Amino acid sequence: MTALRHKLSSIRKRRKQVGVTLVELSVVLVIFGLLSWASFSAYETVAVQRERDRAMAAASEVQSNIRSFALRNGRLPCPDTSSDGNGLETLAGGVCDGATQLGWFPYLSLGMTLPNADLRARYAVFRAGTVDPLTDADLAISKERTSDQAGDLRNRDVSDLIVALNNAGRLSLDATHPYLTGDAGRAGAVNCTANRVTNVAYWIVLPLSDRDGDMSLLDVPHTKTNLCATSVATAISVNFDDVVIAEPPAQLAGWLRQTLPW
Ligand SMILES: [Ca+2]
Ligand SMILES: [Ca+2]
Ligand SMILES: [Ca+2]
Repeated sequence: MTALRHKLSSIRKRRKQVGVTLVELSVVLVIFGLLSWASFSAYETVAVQRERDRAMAAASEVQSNIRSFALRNGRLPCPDTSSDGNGLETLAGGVCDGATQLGWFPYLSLGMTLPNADLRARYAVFRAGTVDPLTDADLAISKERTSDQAGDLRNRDVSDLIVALNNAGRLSLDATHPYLTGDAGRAGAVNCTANRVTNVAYWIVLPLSDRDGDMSLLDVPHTKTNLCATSVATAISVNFDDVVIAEPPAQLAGWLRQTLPW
């Protein structure tokens, strides 16, 4: 009898042990699952951040090329209006064609390499030309605006671009020229109609991937025909990963003035 009782108790004990082991096992499995989910998310975040950093670096390289082009030529680059971007400024008779403000960034005309589609920038430049050179604000045209004679060192140089930038900065906000909307943060809502923040001398948009699933690498509100871009460094989201760099006229004028030797 005692032996039987002992046997029964040891069977119960073993069952209890098996039970505990199964509970432990399921806890381990849950923890393992959570850990691998967390490490996958972390991996995905790191990969996305790396892409983003690569695009930011490419964008600031474009920006410094725009600035040195401005210093050398007394104007901003003219957009490349070819459909897929051939890398060349669209010029007519050597000057920026018509009143074109929107296209691709003309990489080859600036001596840069044409990048792959995800890092190839859309580009907009502010152009509000007038007959009077003193009020002219066509930033893509090199024009004498400070009454220097032909042959003079300061004829059609960067100081003439600074005048055009100042003229552009004095105009009131106008959606027929390149402008920025908000950033869904401090600059307010991303809404090209209800929230127009500022006109810019230029903006560039690097598309990266198609996050909003509209078959275009650009994400809302960016399209090939929209003069509106989000404010710079708008945070990445589920539906948006475009990288924007832009400068209002006063900011670019300030940078150029600081860089001048006189
Ligand atoms: Ca001049
Ligand atoms: Ca995108
Ligand atoms: Ca898209």
